[in-house]
Amino acid sequence: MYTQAMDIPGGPKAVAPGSPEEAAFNARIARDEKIEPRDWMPEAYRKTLVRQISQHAHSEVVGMLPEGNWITRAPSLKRKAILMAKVQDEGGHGLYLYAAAETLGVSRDDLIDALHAGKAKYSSIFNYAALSWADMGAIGWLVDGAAIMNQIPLCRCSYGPYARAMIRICKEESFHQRQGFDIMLALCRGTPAQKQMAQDALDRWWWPVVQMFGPPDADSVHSGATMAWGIKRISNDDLRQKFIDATVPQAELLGLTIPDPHLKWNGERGHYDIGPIDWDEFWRAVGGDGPCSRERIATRVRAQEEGAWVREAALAHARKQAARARKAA
Ligand code: FAQ
Repeated sequence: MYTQAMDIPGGPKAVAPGSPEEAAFNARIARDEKIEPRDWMPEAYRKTLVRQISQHAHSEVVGMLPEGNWITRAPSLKRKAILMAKVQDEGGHGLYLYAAAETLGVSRDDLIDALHAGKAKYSSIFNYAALSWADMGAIGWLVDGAAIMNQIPLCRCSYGPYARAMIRICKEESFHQRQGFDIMLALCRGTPAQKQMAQDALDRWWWPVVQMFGPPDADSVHSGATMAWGIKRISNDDLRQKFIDATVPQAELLGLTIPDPHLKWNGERGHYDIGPIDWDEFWRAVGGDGPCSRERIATRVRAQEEGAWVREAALAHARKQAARARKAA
């Protein structure tokens, strides 16, 4: 990923609509071939990738916070070690994704500044508080479960660096999902109080997770273009439905109740029907007015400021090494 980040094209070359470059790009998309950083691409394609990949990177990094808060309170050494590894994985995902975004000619510093200034989006789901240990189970089971459902199709995305980053990320997310389910299983097989904790966590996370797939297809402004370009392969609503259909039997196995009185198997459709989704709540969270939105950004800004000395030391070390290598040459 590091080499990809350094492989920045010299900026998009403007071409007239209907030019040979545009025809070649369209033909490659039609043949389902990968577009690479040095290839000509329409400016709108480049911009939408920067938007989506950077939002995705921000989500991974902000997503470390709700679980990071629980590392010191994990109930055993084993759970603590697993949770630490998971949170570190999410940081790694952010790194791969910022690097993939950089191949499109943007700088990570600028992307992070936009996040900290409240100008860039990150996933709505990370604006919610993790109130009990059971939330670590619910986040792994449901949030990582939803993330995999959305991200497996991205492994086939038309932009090479993004698709390749997603392959490794999905392998790790799959482990994350199973560790979350394992926490839920342990709680559900425990005392009645522990099972109640698991139910409370499901009650808190269910609807925000259902919203996480994005607005309904009819309101999804980007889907038309991103699907035509082979970035998005499956629509927001279809992924949401796949997630619900896969998760309901898992909740049944745990002996938990999904907090939706309208949830019902529809034999005709071959899918579960669900009750109405509160899209006002979703847009509030997306717009920076979720329960923990301000706290999340403030924590990220503080981490950036407190980590400045590490970045400065790493740069000074790299400069010294480069000077030594020049002297030796
Ligand atoms: N939150 O036209 P669409 C994870 C925005 S990673 C906030 O449908 P699109 C791992 C959207 O950006 C989770 N904003 O947009 C983990 C757009 O606004 P804009 C993140 C949202 O791009 C687990 C507007 O609404 N995953 O969980 C959301 O075609 C555990 C209109 O929407 C990704 O980023 C939302 N939920 O489809 C980490 C995957 N939904 O940009 C730690 C990659 C929509 O015009 C712990 N991204 N919006 O200002 C995607 O697949 C797509 O970008 C979608 C949205 C599906 C998220």
